[in-house]
Amino acid sequence: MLKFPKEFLWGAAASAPQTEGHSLMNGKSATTWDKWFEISPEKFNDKQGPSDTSNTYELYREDVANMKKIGMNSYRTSISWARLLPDGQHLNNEAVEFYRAYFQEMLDNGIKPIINLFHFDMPWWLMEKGGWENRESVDDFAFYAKTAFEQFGDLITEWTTFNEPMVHIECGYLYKFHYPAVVDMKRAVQVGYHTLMAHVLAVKEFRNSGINGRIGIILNVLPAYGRSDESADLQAKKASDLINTQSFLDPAVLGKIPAGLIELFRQNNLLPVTEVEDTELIKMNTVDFIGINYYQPRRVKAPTNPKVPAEMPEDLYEPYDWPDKKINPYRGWEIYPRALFDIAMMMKDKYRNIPWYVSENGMGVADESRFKDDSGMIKDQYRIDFIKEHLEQLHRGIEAGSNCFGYHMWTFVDCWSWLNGYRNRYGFYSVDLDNNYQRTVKKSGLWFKELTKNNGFE
Ligand code: BGP
Repeated sequence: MLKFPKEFLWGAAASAPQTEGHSLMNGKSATTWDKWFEISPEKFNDKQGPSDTSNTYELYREDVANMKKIGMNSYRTSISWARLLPDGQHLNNEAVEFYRAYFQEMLDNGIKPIINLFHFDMPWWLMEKGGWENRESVDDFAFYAKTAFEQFGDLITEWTTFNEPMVHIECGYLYKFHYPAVVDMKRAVQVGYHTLMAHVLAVKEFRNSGINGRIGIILNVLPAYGRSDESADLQAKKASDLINTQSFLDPAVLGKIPAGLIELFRQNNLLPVTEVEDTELIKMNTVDFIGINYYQPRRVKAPTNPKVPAEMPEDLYEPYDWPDKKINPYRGWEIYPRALFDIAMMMKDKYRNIPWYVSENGMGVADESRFKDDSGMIKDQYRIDFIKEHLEQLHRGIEAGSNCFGYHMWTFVDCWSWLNGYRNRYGFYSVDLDNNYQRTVKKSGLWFKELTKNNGFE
């Protein structure tokens, strides 16, 4: 049996905008998702918008009971900024009541809440003044973080500032999957820089708050796999690592933006506007732990037609279609469990063996209802196999000395996912939107229960 360390965190992750529902109700103001859906519903799969989520706002007690049923001892979700501070300044008391009751319910049932502050859900009032492009967003975020620490710091000990900031930046400013859906690398870099500073100031607020707990950030980072050892491919790998992995991981853990990244931005005319005190703030406000979301590897090769200065990341490195890859046939993403071992080693060897956990790993499946049996249960053996393969590699990493303290699946109940709506299902429980949001456990949920009971598997 592969046994995991004592008190290992087993659980799942989700976010406020993908689960709560009640999107423009109970005092919450609009986010970019609410507005975008209002303006262009046709962009959203099946025209399902942020109100079509699994209604955790009303069903959180049932959800917590279901978490307990499958042996989860921890759960990550986020607070909605636009719900807590609808205008950025004034507290929404209904939101405070809701989150306090929700978090207390988890604690009463032995589920440790890990609470994230920002999961792609920019309040509309902030977007109207430029969102992360406006330096004011940094102070606005710090105020929001401070408010959250004051309101919930007696209940929550595990905090994170951002989920996958790189995804939010590239989807909003390069690849058009998030609002404002523009293509502009210079703006993307500025947005990234302000996001980093917002994270840093939130960590500072956390230290000032005196909360008895830890703070971290959730990143989708891993070492890139290059096509070959030829120098052009190696250079592409280096650029990809600087931009996609080190850009947030180095400042968050080591207190410094990598010199190579600054040089890369300088060469390509992409340097962001900064303030003098930023370097010191970054240095003084490193994190206590890291969450790593891992779905698929990043494979790169030298760009076919490199442009200087670069206008898109593809001018620095291009995606490489590795011929030997194994594909998840239900979502199209590559399955490569070995990367979890490589991530574990990267954290140990390059990031001072800081405590970290797998904050998302998962297998999306389109049309998953086709795997239902007569009782209505989804027999997702493919997901069990996926988890086992990944846990084997994670276990190897832990045996080799990496300081990993938990494993969270994306996700607990099938959830709404941005422009994809409900296209790809990931949950331990399915949800029936046509039948009062009924949750039904999947085979993987029952398997997970055994896993957590034994703190390991055969
Ligand atoms: C991660 C995000 C999640 C979730 C997940 C699945 O990057 O943190 O919010 O969306 O990906 O993605 P999808 O639903 O697009 O398959």
